[in-house]
Amino acid sequence: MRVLLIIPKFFYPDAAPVPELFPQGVAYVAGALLAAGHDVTGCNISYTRTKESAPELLRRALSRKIAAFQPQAIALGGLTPDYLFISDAIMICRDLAPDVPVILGGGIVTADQEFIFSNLRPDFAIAGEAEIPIVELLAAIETGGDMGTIGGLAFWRNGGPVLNPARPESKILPEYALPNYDVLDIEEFFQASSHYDADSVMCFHPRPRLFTFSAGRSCPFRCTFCFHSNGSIYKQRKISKVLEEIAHFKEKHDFNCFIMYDELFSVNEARVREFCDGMRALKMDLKWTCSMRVPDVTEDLLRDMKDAGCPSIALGLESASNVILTSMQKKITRKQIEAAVTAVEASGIGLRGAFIFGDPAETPETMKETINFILDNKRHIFSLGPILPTPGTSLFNNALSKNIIPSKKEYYETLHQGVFYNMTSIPTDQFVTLLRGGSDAFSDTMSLGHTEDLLFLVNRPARDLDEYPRASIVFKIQCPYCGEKMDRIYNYPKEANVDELISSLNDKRYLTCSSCSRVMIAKPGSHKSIIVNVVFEGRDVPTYQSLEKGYLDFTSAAQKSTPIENSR
Ligand code: B12
Ligand code: SF4
Repeated sequence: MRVLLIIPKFFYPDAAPVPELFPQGVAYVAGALLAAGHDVTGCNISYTRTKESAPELLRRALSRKIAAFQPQAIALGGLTPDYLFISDAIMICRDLAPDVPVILGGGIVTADQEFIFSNLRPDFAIAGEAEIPIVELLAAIETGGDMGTIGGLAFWRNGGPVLNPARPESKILPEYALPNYDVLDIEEFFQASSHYDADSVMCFHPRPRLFTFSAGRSCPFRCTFCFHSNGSIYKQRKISKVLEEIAHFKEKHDFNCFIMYDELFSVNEARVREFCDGMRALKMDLKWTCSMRVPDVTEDLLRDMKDAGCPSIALGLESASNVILTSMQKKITRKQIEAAVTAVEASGIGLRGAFIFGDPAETPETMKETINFILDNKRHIFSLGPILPTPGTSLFNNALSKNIIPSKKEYYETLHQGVFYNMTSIPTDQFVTLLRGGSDAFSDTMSLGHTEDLLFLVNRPARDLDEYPRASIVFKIQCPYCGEKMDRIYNYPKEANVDELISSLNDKRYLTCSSCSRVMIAKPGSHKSIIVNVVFEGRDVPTYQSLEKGYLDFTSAAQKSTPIENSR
């Protein structure tokens, strides 16, 4: 069958391109469909720059694809916040191709299948891992087979929804067909990405081509705010298979860095060591990163990982208060967090730590405790944000039962607006002030403490950007800690205009030293200079072209503060 796969656009209905991390799940679905002999094409508007609204862009892209490809099935999937995108996409598909069956999948279905199926009304909705059921479903559609035997499928019978029981899960992750990225415009992702993420995540590559892999799915823990879109059983792959896949895609897509997408990569130390040995044996000069759990972090393991190409890790730290960690069922303590941070520093690896505020047990005191911890450890990249209760979590169910989320439908329909649900007994104003204050204090102290004040100097471009397929901004940096000199390049798509390029520099930027992994925050409006060159890559000239002299300083540039936009 001809199957059209639609990838949701992050932050829809905002039309701005979002070259975020590439969604891997839909690439697995594409791989499974191709392996089963189907003809597959993708529709991905995430990187398109346009003056249209996002719904207009989506309609135009879908009508072009549907007219050209004449799909016999349309499949789309995403996460809970993709509700609005999925709702619009289904409506447009119904309009343009009323007889083509629509299949929905991904975390949004797994977390809340009955509600999503009944409200968005696709023809079919698959909960959990979709590689096997989607192939079974297409076979049943083609042959008129029995839908009732397909595990995890929702379908309509006599006008009512039928939800089949979930497919049994095993502890070994099956070796599904390799994900396929060709049909999903991965090259456009490489080209479009400004790699802001790559810089804060991966920290090192002058021109990153960022790829993703998974060595396991789900997680053995049950933190109250977290959901497992791939089922409840923690499933691992053989490391040898993961390494084979890395070598295969290196050859095919020539990426130079990658993220292990596993919820938790570090549950089993021996496995991580095996992976490190394998990465060294591959000799591919690849940088990579992963998420670890605090108790798994030791200095020796981190040194091994760094040696195998991992310059930086992510840790879900969540809170520095034991009361909150217990309430979240995080099964870690502040003491363990402190030990992990010490191990990180001793090993010289980079750290991105996430803190989330707003657990029901949160008080002004616990918030301050966490903020003070962050300020005391401001040598790392930390993110501070409010908790979003998502379906499938105990936090969401509690918020629903306490009427903090008064209407599920409204919850879904307004998610893209960044609504804040206050699950604490702290007044919302006070909560917002404390969190914003902590976030600002963190950035400000970081900047002053670690960069000794920086000034962006931008070499103004000599010619019109339209003449070039691609433009870049280059930060020429000398690390204030170890003295290493490095270029940091941000790529911009062809259509970006000069003002856009320059105004994008007004954001504070995390720059992480490629040698010592320590963090500098480059903030406009201070004194010491970083040279920033805007350069162009010519159509026929693979190297950078020269620049016109003339500097623009950002001494008076406005700074952004941390938004918590809408609150309830
Ligand atoms: C990488 C990642 C991201 C990336 C890319 C997201 C993406 N679309 O893949 C970014 C950084 C953008 C991201 C953002 C967010 N993420 Co995220 N993210 C992940 C992460 C770490 C890996 C995803 C992944 O590739 N998994 C591996 C693949 C193979 O699994 P999969 O995507 O689930 O795909 C399978 C099935 O779901 C299904 N499927 C998927 N797509 C499709 C499509 C079709 C047509 C079909 C039929 C089936 C299907 O089949 C796939 C193969 O079996 C997961 C954790 C994890 N390890 O899963 C969290 C996770 C998916 N994220 C989560 C959340 C909450 C978020 C945010 C809301 C966080 C926030 N508060 O901002 C945002 C939402 C972004 C948005 N869409 O607006 C939750 C999802 C909860 C939910 N109810 O949906 C997860 C599970 C983390 C967690 N444990 O809480 N995320
Ligand atoms: S937060 Fe981390 S440890 Fe907790 S359930 Fe989610 S993935 Fe597992």
